[in-house]
Amino acid sequence: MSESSYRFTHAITRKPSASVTQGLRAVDTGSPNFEQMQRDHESYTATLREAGATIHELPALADFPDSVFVEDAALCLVQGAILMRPGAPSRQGEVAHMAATLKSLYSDVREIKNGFIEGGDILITGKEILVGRSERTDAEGVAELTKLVADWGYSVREVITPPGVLHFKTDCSLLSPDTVLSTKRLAASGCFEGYNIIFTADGEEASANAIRFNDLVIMPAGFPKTAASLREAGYELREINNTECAKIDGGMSCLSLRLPL
Ligand code: CIR
Repeated sequence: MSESSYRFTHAITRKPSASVTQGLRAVDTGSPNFEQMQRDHESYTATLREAGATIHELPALADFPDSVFVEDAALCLVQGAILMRPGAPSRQGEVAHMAATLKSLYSDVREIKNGFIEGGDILITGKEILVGRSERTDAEGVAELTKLVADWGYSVREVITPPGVLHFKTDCSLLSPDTVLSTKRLAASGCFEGYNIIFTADGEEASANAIRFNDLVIMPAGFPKTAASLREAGYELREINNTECAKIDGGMSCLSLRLPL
């Protein structure tokens, strides 16, 4: 079991652009309030710092409304990083803007060249890399990732993101090398056999997208029953307002790349 699945030293974030109000969304519940999102983003980066991260905060990219969700553009491991190939056409140009930063931090940066895959569909656990096929991630992208990480010693297991769920990690998070936080609808697929599961409370499915960063679990605010289960299980929580990112289907994991350097 590898602790590197939740032990990190650095994080990459990107400031939201005012164009974030045009971000992609499955259902329109109104546009995010930019000022509130900026405040939330500051709380988020401050909490990552509290958890021990050196933050590399990249400048806002007005041409890419969803670029605040840096997680989808890359995958960061101990041995190197992999540039993704997003399935959303409006997000494909974000990858080139991530490359230089990754090359300054890693000597081995690889690239997905075929198929589609977004970081939000990838969960690194203590024993494997789980990748959910979704509207954004296809079998070719998963096969390409499998080849690229094989010589670094990782095994990749393809699973299915439930229909209507944006990314695999929209519905789950890693809490410890062999424990996940998951919605019941995702776990029902059997993808977490062999793992301990803490379920999100009914009606609190949106709390599933959290992150474990060293000793802290960072989760969206407003989900008291799930928060209570996590505290009971011994996790130290920090809750961050996520009302604005939620309007464009974003959450705690999407907002950073976490590097186990
Ligand atoms: C999108 O649809 O691509 C963005 N509005 C939200 C991306 C969220 N990213 C993530 O879950 N990793």
